[in-house]
Amino acid sequence: MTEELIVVVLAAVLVLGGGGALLLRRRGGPPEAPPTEAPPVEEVEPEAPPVEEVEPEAPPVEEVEPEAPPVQEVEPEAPPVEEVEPEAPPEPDLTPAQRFRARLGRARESLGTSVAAIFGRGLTEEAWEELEESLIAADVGVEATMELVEGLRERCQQEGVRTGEEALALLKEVLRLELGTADRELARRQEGTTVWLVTGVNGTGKTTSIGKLAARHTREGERVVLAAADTFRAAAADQLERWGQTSGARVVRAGEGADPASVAFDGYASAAAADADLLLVDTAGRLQNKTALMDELRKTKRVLEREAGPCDEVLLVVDATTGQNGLSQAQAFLDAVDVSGVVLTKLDGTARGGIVIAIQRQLGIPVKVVGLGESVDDLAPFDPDAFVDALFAEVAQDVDLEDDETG
Ligand SMILES: Nc1nc2c(ncn2[C@@H]2O[C@H](COP(=O)(O)OP(=O)(O)OP(=O)(O)O)[C@@H](O)[C@H]2O)c(=O)[nH]1
Ligand SMILES: [Mg+2]
Repeated sequence: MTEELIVVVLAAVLVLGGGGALLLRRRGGPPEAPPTEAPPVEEVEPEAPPVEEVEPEAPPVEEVEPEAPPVQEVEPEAPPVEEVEPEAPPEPDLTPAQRFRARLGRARESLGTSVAAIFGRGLTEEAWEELEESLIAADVGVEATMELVEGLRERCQQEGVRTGEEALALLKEVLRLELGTADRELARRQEGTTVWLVTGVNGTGKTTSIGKLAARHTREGERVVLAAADTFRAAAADQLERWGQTSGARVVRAGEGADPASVAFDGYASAAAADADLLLVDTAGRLQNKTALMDELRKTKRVLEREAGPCDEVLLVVDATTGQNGLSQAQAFLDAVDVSGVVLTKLDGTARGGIVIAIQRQLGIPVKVVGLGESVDDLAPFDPDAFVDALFAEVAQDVDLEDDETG
């Protein structure tokens, strides 16, 4: 038994000793592992900074705030739409005559200056030819120019004119006579709402001229209503509405594609109900084709007049910069409706002031109002004397003539 016990104990010692050695050997292995596992732990740390990099992204969020004001900018526009009677626009600084003269600078530079040069060289045959060229270049029209120069030469002969100064004075007189003494007042109704229908080729300045006319009359204390019968483009009514805000006139409008005649009709009904002094009707300058445009214009006028009685003015807007081409386009409107007066726009932007004479001759309709720029005060009644004086204002000084100041 004792021997057996000794064997068992020995065996136990051997087994335990081997296991311990194994264990020790195993524990000796792991120390090699940490070097590989440790780096990943350290690699985590470099990732921390990127987390901090998120912070710099915060400012962009704050940059959104500056965008907020534009949203508020929309708000100021909203109230004026509903304001029926906004403030009247400020008074202009220049008198109408001063503005007229100032804005005709380009026409004066070309026509006035060249005529001064021509007459400055004396009344030779060459001078008469150059005068013709100059008038044609200013869009007076070939036929009108021939007749004008012919007439002027005859008068110079009859009156014994020999100097350039005298010839220039006579030219001014001939031009004034040519423009005549037509009634250029825009017709008003004795009682009730006056109606002016405004027509013309697209882009000539109908809507702008309506806005300027509206401003002039609201400034004089009148109640003005604008009817947006150009329903061809939604933007047209928006543009008229902006002029309503500027001028203090109320705008009657309908959706895009609505019947223009109905808008004109409603415009009058609304203006009359409010006892307004003046209704201005804006119309389209372009449709699918010219026939459709003229048919629509005729219908608008007919339906409007059924309610309002005859229009007090049917105004044709002509762009002075379009020259003879503009005049042939204008003829189509004259054929469609009875035009009572011309609004000649963009006289400020053209060297061709002679178009005024061509219109009078070729269309046989008096120019009643002229556009002299894009702003609200850039509209003036057409005064032939002031026009001729403005055309030759600097010339008068150049050749030392008495400057018969008109304003
Ligand atoms: N320099 C100058 N520009 C003008 C005058 N009248 C109008 N304009 C400009 O001409 C452009 C066309 O004017 P609108 O009033 O829109 O013309 P419209 O006849 O109503 O045009 P549609 O509605 O397209 O038929 C605008 O840029 C105006 O500012 C003027 O007398 N002088
Ligand atoms: Mg328009």
